[in-house]
Amino acid sequence: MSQFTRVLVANRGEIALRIIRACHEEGLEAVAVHSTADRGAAHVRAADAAAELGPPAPGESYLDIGKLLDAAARTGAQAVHPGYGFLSERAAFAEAVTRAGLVWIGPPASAIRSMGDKTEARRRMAAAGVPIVPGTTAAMTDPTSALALAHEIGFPVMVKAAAGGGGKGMRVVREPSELAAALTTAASEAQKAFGDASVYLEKYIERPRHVEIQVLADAERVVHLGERECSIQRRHQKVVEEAPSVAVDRELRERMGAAAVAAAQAVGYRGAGTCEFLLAADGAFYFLEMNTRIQVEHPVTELVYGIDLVREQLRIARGFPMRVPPGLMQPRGWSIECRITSEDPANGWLPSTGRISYLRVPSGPGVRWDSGVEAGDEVSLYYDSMLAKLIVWGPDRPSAVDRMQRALRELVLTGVATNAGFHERLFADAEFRRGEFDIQFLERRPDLAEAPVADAMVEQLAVLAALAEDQHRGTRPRGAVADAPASGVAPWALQGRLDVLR
Ligand code: MV4
Repeated sequence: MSQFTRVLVANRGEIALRIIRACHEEGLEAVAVHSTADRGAAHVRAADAAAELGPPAPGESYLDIGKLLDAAARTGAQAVHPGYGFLSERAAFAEAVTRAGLVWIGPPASAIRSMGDKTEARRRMAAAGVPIVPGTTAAMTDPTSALALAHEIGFPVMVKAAAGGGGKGMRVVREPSELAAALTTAASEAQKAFGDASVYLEKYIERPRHVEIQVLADAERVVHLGERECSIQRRHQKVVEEAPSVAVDRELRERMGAAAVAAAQAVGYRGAGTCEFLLAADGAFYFLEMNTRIQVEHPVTELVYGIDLVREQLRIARGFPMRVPPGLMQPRGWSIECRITSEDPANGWLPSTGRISYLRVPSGPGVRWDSGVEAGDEVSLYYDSMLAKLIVWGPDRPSAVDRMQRALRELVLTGVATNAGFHERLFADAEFRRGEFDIQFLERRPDLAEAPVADAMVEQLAVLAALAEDQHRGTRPRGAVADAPASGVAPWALQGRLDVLR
């Protein structure tokens, strides 16, 4: 049994706060780390102790292994939780933590390493009977043999980086004549991004869904907790996730779940992990990669399975059995998550910066808000643009979709541009509401990024402009908006908006 009472949370923002809360519920103390930019952040104030790492740049703070180990030593932490991003999938960090005599709250470094090399992962998965996309299981060497293999696989094919993941160093090849050029560009992109130019080939799957399976493994068992539907993404960044998926029935869930469990067993997995699959239109599914960390979208699984995944990570690291009932589990109801980011869809999704001037957090039945930011916080370009996750639960998908619309209407976040308006348009969209989408949905729907200026809003703005001008001239005293031209808006509401504008 690896006993510990104090956990270093090697992360920031919402996931750091999420882990600190789980520590407290497990009766553990939590130590926060922070850059100078995050001194007053919510995750720092929620912790029992805190250690400053260094300047805002992640390389000098959250990505500095030496500084993190030093912080653990200084604060008496005996275990390290990496969260997601940053160092969470660095086998070398897991090893350094263990070598320092601390407990690593995550899978063995060997499992991280096996899944990090995509061709090794494909070989191991194939050997374990996990379906992989047809293609090669070793890196390509010369263009001539690559062309022969591509003909065997059948066009279109995809060139992928062996050290890749997340879409870098990836090329679709529709014609034999395009293959040589694609190999060259993918290899040079891979060399730049990962320091490894190795590439391999896969059959290109057209218009699939992205469906992933949550797994949990303790010393005794490996179980799956069903799927998350993650097809609503933009440039490999997920925007909305849900559990379960409209495309997965009980029978498919059990087959995909069994494949994910076999994948985890094949690499000696422990803790929480996720197997990503492509689900083709014909119902065939293919293992893509395994994420060896807790993921951003883990809450939707928690809400339909009634299991706290972060608390289970802590229990497993302590050597306790996971609190998951034996036998088959079924998801209950429906959960959806919106990533609220400081990106401006109307401005090419550029990240926006500034101080959050006002924040009204949605709440009420079936609503969860996981965030690390508060009113008054500065949003910079140093860190990820995700400000919060708005998560809802409902008894079925239509109820969850309606509840998300209600929650989005409650949300007010000013001072930085956000993608909240985009989410409102998405949740009103007929195709989305019918569950008819694949990974290319958002590419086909650029209209959802543009805010239509409603006629009613134009009228209200005209009335407000006139009133502002009137008051500025001093011809009408403040509070006399009752005399305003009929606009369909209550006078007190108009005065309120006017006051906010001033
Ligand atoms: C694919 C694919 C189609 N066919 N592989 C993108 C990131 C990396 N994890 C794997 N990716 C893909 N691999 C074959 N053989 C399409 C994608 C893909 C994708 C996958 C999941 C979620 C979003 C995606 C967006 C574009 C492409």
